[in-house]
Amino acid sequence: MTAFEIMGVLNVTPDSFSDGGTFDDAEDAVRHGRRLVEEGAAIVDVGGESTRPGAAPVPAAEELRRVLPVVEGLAALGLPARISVDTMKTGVAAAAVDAGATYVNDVTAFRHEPDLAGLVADRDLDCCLMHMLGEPRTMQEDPRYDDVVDDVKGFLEERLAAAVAAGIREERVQLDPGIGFGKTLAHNLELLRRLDEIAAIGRPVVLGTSRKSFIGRLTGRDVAGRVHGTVATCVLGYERGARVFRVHDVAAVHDGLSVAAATLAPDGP
Ligand code: HH2
Repeated sequence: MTAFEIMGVLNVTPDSFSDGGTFDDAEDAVRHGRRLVEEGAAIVDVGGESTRPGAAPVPAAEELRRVLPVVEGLAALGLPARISVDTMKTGVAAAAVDAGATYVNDVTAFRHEPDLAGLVADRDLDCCLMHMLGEPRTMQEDPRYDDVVDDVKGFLEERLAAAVAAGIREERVQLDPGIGFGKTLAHNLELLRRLDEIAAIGRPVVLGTSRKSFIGRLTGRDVAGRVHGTVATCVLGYERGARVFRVHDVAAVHDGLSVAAATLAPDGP
């Protein structure tokens, strides 16, 4: 892996918190995916179900209808990037993989459908296992931890072990602290500040801060104005060991991380 990888967000949902409804049309979505890659994304993460706080679950057939044409369209372009499917459903992931996806991003870390781990193992796919307290519908209702970093780390170690026990090769697994998923502003900031403790697990850490509400709380900006705050979190996260950055604003984050990586490289750029 290079110093860092950017996972560009491509939501094909009517209700995602920052870009919902923007890419209802598959052709528009594919065009945007191509642009994300041109701006520096190494992975394009296609999602058909919003996981914003309070979001309602989406039936598999509807999620497939949204995601599949976009994965097919991206695969047909032969872009120099991996295609990821952001889903918790085995059926959706299997169809996306048949269409060309090679990465499964499951915000439930195979807890929603344990069979999804079997698919990832059988097809030798890359995957991201994320921490979430509770479920999207209720996760922001007074989340509590003994020590947020220790608790998230313990969870990720347990899910990594479960993935390996299901037959997934450890080098296929990336881990994500789940910024904003059952976390207060203070929880998110403490996770960022102590991200090196999550990186110490020894697998690449994925960081998903992009445009999230804690940045809005700190800056007073609406979703469209949170790019600068997002870049700051990515640079800090990189310095503390994160290696994959799931963002909407690929060009801006790519610039910020290029400067950070050159500065921190022991032998210069
Ligand atoms: N955040 C969101 C969705 N998927 N996956 C990982 N691994 N990490 C994250 O932090 C993460 C994620 C939520 O952001 P977004 O996709 O922009 O919104 P929505 O869930 O409303 O579609």
